[in-house]
Amino acid sequence: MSAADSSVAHPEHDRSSLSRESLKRAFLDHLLYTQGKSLEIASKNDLYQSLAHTVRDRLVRSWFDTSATHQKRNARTVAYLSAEFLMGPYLGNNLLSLGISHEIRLAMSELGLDLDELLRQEEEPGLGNGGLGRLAACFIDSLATLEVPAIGYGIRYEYGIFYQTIMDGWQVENTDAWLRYGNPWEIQHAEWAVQVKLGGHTEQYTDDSGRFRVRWVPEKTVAGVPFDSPIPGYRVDTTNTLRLWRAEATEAFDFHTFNRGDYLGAVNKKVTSENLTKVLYPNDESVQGKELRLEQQYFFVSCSLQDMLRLQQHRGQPVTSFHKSFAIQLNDTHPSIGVAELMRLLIDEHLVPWDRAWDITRQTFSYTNHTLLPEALERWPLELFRRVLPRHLEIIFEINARFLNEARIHFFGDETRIARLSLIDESGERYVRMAHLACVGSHAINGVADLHSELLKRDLLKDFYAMWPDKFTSMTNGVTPRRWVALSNPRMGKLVTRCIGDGWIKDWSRIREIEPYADDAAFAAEWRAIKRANKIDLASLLLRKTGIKVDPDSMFDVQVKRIHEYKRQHLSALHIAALYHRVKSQRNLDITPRTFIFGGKAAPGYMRAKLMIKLITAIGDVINHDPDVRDRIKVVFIPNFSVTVGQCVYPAAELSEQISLAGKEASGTGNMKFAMNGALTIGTMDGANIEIRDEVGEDVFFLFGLTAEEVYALRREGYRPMDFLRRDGELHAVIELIRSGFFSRGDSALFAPLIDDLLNHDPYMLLADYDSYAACHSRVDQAYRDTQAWTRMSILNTARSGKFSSDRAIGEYCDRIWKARAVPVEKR
Ligand code: CR6
Repeated sequence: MSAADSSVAHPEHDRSSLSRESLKRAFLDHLLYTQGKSLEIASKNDLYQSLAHTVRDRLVRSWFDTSATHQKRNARTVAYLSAEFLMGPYLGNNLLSLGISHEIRLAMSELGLDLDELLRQEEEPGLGNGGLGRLAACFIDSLATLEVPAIGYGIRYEYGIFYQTIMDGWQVENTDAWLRYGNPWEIQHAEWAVQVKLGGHTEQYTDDSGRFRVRWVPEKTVAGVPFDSPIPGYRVDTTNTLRLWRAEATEAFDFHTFNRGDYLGAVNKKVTSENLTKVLYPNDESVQGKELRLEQQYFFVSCSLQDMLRLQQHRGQPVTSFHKSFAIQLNDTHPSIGVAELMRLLIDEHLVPWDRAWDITRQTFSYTNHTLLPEALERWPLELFRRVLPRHLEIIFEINARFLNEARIHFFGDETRIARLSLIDESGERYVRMAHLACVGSHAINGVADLHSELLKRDLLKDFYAMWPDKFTSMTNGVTPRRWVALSNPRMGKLVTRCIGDGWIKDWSRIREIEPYADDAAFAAEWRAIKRANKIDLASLLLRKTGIKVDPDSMFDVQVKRIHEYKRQHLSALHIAALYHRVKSQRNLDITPRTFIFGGKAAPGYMRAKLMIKLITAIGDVINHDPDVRDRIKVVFIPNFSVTVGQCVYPAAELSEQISLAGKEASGTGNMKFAMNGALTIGTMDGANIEIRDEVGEDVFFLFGLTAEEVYALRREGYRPMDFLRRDGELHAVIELIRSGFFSRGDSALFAPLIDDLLNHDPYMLLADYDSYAACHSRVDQAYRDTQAWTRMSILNTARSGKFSSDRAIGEYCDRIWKARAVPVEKR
């Protein structure tokens, strides 16, 4: 059974206007008039495009009514500013929202077409790196479903996150030309294009009324063109907008160069302008201070703010009430230049006095921090910043001067603290600190899980917390139950709906109502059968993508997420190698057969992470081919983990590996997707794992490892990884095995950088946590043998995952930060 069959799970309204005949007619019309093909000669892409257009047509009316209602009501609108939106494929989700998947399936089959095949045709827009971009996508889904007026603003990258293949066990990157065959979900609005300035210098002048002003004389101007996609709420009349900006050369600019007779020069500059939105930076949790990246950030933020000011005017509202119309959320510091840009627009272009402008700005913005890792904190070398945004640097200096005055009164005499708080890092080469700009310019600051928010207050942002404790709050992340359960796990959806009705799709807290079924033998048997069917689906995907055959009756133990040392995929690798070592040393050892499934991308320049992939595949290669193992252990690395692949993985997982070093993973969201789909977690006290464990109960969670407090204490005492390596222990043997080149055809140098680092520094404390991890896995092994008890835990786990819906998270943001509410759409 496939994703689109979720129709069976959620009985759909029989809307006469959407009758099969009219759907078929619309589809064939699009095939002919949009694609220029007949059924006989159409390619698969033609068929997909025609279907997508047919479905989009059915969203346009409510899309239109939504913006008309929001304008008429002058409703407070949430603007979610994010450099990444990892949307996943649209077609299935839009069918689900509209409630027409069943009708469409039948219509297609009457034309001799298979809906599942058409669904597979869609290239997902990979406009994000991982959790942060996917969170933005879940959030705009929830905003629409909760009928809150909202716009997602971002960048229309021509190339999204790279396509990963695995060659000889190594990651190889390929470009992601997702727009190659066209994007049927977007509508370009050239009429709303805006101009964005870059570079140059500033000049002072006196205006007509004798007032001192500043003019920015840019080096170049780029046009920003919006591309809109509809974001339908689930079975409501609200269809919000995702507005992504593409950079284009401005005519004025071309004209200038052109007039000098330099045609090729003009064309070349055009290409340069368009480079701005060419490609997504593929780094997750690290930044390199590249000029183009700052330009990208400024470009989309300026476009979005200008767009909001246009809407404000269109609504007949004065700029001075901007903060009443818009609540802007900064998704990490990537859009934080918005604070200075809104100030510039208000004071330079709309002639609002500084104090008033500052008031508006602060009431408009709020900031979400997504990481404590120092290498992920954005700061720009001052000179680079001045080169790209000379006017903004002046504004930032002014904001800083005023802010530090306030801080000096607050922290009288404490100049070291003042230096720490400053928007400018002056400890060596000078930098602009973007997180500080975001903190100063926002009225609310939040972390993404309770532990993370506490650590922000205690550590990273402690000086800001001391100054403005009331600004700080915690908003635990969430994920949308539409995509992550209803769409990707239709079998489970159908069973749940049969027992408790379909209210859970819009209100995931109601999943609690399946708790009593944990002790119902018939329900449990079905639950197991569903998991098995999902495992068979995943097994066939694995076979197709890797050629590796896995046993659907083995335990599916999964770790899918970006590859990073702090996430410790290599801890898992060590444990797998240890299991192998055990099986080899005791031939008839009785262990629970397991399939270890990994997936995730490494940043292309992150050599250690790439080596971690090689370590996993190398260990897998040996184990998968060793007849002694007799299928008791399999290791598979799924290439190109993406939203699409995730939709197949989460529903099939039985054990979810969430094993980051405590204090490092801000929240995690994959952990929530697994939990909702009935996979038990083996995890550390990190990020949202802690809250998952609180919710599901400690006997439904496999806990191991140091707590964040213990990590700090151990570091203070002086952590010596070697102290944790007993000479006679299993871990020692495993490390020696890897070091000897056993998994690398005798190449003992290959993994040396990883292993030496573990033995000498081990910044993520794998050795400290190893014993506890291995022991915990033995408990998992035992628990899995009792099928009934395991199933019971799996059901309870799902039943108690109600908190982790993005609807809950968005409800909290609306109440506590945005002061935004639902505005039902009036139909025309
Ligand atoms: N990498 C965090 O690391 C969190 C998401 C969304 C991350 C992760 O724990 O769940 O954000 N941080 O809040 C950043 O991207 C900076 C992530 O996805």
